Amino acid sequence: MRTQVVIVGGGPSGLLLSQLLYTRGIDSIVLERKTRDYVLGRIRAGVLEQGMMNLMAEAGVDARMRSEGIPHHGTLLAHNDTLFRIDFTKHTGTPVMVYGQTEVTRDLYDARAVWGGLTEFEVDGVEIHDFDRDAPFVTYHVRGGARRIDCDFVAGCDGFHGVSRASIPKTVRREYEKIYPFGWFGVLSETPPVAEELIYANSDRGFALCSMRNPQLSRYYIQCSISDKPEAWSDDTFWSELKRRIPCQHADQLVTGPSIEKSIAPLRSFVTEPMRWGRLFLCGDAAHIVPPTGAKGLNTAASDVHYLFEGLTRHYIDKDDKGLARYSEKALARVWKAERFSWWFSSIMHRFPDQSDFDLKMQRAELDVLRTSDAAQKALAENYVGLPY
Ligand code: RFL
Ligand code: PHB
Repeated sequence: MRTQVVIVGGGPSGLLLSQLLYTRGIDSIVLERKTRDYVLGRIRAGVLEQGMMNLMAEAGVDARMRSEGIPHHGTLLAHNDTLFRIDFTKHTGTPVMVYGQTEVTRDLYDARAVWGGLTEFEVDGVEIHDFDRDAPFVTYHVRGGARRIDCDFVAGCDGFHGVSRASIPKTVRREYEKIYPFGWFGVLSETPPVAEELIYANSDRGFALCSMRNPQLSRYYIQCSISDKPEAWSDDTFWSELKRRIPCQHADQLVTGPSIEKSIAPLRSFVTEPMRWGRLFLCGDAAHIVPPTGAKGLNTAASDVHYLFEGLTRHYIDKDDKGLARYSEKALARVWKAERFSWWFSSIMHRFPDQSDFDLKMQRAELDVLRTSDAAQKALAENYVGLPY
């Protein structure tokens, strides 16, 4: 088989890239390790930046997002019972969109089915060959048979545990990492959200986040120990802990119900450099991870896709390789700013095991500056709605 771009990974980065390439007549094949249902069953991101919304529109997959997504013009921040609001639209002119990653992925798979885009599901043993030369190819196994696809480029969109990043020689790869000493325990429940906007809460008992997917579906998180197991938390224990971490006016109004999904996510900041080696380009979680505070993961994957799409379009349509040559540099410049924001927002919102009284006072002062300073609120808003591409 032959195609122009092999895309390893059928998560949001890989699907969005493939869809955008299709709009310009550039061929691609997506290789996905899991089944479509498995990919669609993963509950992850919930907040889209304007840049991601624009890409969905450019890819022609924004209709449902426009009708079912919920624009959010601000967010609430709480420090114990002190609550204040950051107004995104006032400070930046731009809201964010609450629309789940599951829905984004479903829209992309549905659009793909219409034009007959090839996705190989349940592939195994993907290997990327000769990407430091002119004629790369990818081999894998599917349905018991060995396959080979020859191509011009490979997009490594296979997430943090994929094979693409590891294919870049260790001698040229530099990795930067910070692991946080806690996780987020997330619960999805068919209950109305506790507030119209998200609440990020720093409480003496640890962080909590009240988010949502739609008016009947809520997503809540609480900071937990990395060694916790979701099964060990009963629904009742979760709800009572959440109530103790959010301002009392919201705790009193919280509608509880059975959880329909429970999971624990570790928190990590991670970047690999460079994001390109020869004809292999890394996108999204394959190249970087942020802690979820600030909702930057999927959105940073989207900006990578934008830069790669731009580079590939210039290569195939304008016969100009400057975009591809600068891919890593351009993507990383934006990635590091999202890393900074997610790290900073995480550091002011969580309880850390070794936090001294001085550190606690600093957190309190940070939150007080945010509560009282228009300039500080503008800086948070600019980063939250997404820095320009
Ligand atoms: P994904 O989604 O991990 O998809 C990679 C795909 O590659 C497949 N794969 C392979 N396929 C073939 N061969 C191999 N060897 C393969 N190895 C892996 C995998 O099966 C998978 O289908 O990466 P991608 O596409 O780069 O997308 C990244 C996002 O999923 C991620 O950044 C976000 O979910 C992060 N994130 C959030 N981001 C936001 O922008 N806003 C949010 O509100 C937000 N909330 C979150 C989040 C992540 C969370 N968790 C669970 C880590 C909340 C949580 C709790
Ligand atoms: C979510 O709704 O899953 C979500 C929202 C905001 C975040 C992280 C996760 O910062």
